[in-house]
Amino acid sequence: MLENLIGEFKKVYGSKEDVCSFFAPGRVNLIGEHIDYNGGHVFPCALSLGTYALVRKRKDSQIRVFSKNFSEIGVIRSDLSTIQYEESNDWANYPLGVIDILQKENYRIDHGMDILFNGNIPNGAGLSSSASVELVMGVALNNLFQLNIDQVDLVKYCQRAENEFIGVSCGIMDQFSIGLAKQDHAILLNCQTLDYQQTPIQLDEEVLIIANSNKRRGLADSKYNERRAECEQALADLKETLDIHSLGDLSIDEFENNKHLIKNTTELKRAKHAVYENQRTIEAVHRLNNGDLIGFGQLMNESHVSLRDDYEVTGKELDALVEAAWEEGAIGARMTGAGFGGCTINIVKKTEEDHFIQKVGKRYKDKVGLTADFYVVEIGDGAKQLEGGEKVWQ
Ligand code: NG1
Ligand code: MG
Repeated sequence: MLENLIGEFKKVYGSKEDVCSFFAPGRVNLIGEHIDYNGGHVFPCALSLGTYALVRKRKDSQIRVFSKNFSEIGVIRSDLSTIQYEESNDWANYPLGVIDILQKENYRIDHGMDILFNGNIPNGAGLSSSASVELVMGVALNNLFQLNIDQVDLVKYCQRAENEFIGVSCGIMDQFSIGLAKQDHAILLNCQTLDYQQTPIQLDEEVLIIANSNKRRGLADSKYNERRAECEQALADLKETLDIHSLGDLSIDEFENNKHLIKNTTELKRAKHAVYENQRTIEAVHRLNNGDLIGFGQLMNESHVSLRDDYEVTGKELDALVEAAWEEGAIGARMTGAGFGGCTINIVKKTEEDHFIQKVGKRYKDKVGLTADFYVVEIGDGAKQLEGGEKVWQ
């Protein structure tokens, strides 16, 4: 892919001298859903799918960005001194947002840049193509301008770019998992303290399959904010009596003994999901560390049920896709991401891979009339500069 990209860079910007290459993966969350913003634990891993960026410093302060994925939009122009969010900049607001935040933090970015992006993460499917673009830009800036930003701080700046520049109030999970990922590992992340643990995932006889429901996540934004507000209200009710910071602070016993404090029954269900999902995630990783993949899969299934019945973020498409996976013998299957559409994540026996994809696809099509896409994915590495730069790929 990079070989082609260098050629593409030359086509767009006239020459390929001094260009450097960077990569950031997409991510999928294995378990721990709708809990990052509730101060609990998530367990995401990076994919080998991701975003490549080729970047070259310019002599002036202009910034030019081009994405092969959105080539019809052409080159988008900005300048270090005048970056601002503009509707017409479309996808380019993501990398521009990262440059803007770092400048506001007084990092010295003293040259403009020619930038070319290309990614192979399916868009809008909940695999974090946006955080991937942010992190690949962040790592490129950190390296090219020798900013010496610690990777965890870089992750936080990228999250701020999404929060403040783009205006999406996402939690820290996406940027963190992309920034800190390690090949063949998932990260157990405490979203409150940012303590994390790299956990090896050994799938010798199994594969990870992502299924895209191809149901657009139309309601995701408004319902996402609604769920956040419901959890905040439940927390406020509990805080009148308990000394806690977030729902993630509660054990299951503490929750069960105090749940009567939550006045509204809907908010009670949302809080129940958050507390149980947090504990489920910790237990799931414990099982994995003990080599109990079947037990891990069972908790993935329970996670889906909780997201369906208590958090109510699944919808008939994701439910049908997950139920089909259960019926076809998945070791574990659940929706992943915000919900209301997007993808499911499945652990399946390697020998069953083709059969699974065919059978689940058919069941799904028969039930909801949509065609699902399947990706057998590898657990990839975190955001990084690609060694050797142009010399390797020219
Ligand atoms: P997705 O739908 O994968 O982008 C969203 C949030 C996460 C997390 C999950 C639910 C954004 C950008 N990301 O993920 O932070 O809260 O939902 O677990 O909104
Ligand atoms: Mg996103």
